[in-house]
Amino acid sequence: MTPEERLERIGKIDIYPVTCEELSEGRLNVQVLDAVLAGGAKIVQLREKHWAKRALYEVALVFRERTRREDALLIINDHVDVALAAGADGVHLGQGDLPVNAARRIAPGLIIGASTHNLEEAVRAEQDGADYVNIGPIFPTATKENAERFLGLQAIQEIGPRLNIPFTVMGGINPGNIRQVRDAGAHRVAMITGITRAPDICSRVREMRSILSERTDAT
Ligand code: 3NM
Repeated sequence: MTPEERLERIGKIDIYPVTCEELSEGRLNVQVLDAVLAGGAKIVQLREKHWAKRALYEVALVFRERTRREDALLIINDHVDVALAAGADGVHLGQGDLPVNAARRIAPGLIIGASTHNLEEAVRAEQDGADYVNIGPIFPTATKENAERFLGLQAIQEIGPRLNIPFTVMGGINPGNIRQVRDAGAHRVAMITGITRAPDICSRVREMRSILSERTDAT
């Protein structure tokens, strides 16, 4: 993908489901995937921090086939090599992973997203060539290790306008607070348990996509 195509594809997403099989109430990642695609998600991130790379790669191939069929983006968490090998659209990098500019040298055509936790990190990721940044955690979350501190909704208003690339937000977002997130100016919302723990994942995705589409100040 060219930089313009990457920006266009990322610009159009709304709900951004991220997997975690052990927090999926006994369902497999591919079952979660099918449900989020049926709900209309246009992007999904395969994130399994503790899986062997081989297992991740094999599931990534299944994700690739199904996301391609539905014209949804596939992003792999942390591993540039797995993203490239599986033909994914992109990779999402944490602060402890390869720097964005190093990943870009290896993978010039991938969408590269970066997790950021303050304005400085977000601006640096953009300068380093990220296609999008995630800002978080917005609310308290038990999903991520060492995420005791949370930024609050004001981070969306502080950091969002300083960026020239799309941003996603994450951390503790669920149907009860997603309106507040939208009203603070975030239109691309990443979630693990707000989706993976839903009794009916497909309906949950539809519900939250519909809430985001009610936004009044589309950007
Ligand atoms: N990264 P849930 S917050 C994996 O802010 C992760 O960078 C975050 O899980 C960040 O939607 C987070 O269940 C956990 O709160 C998100």
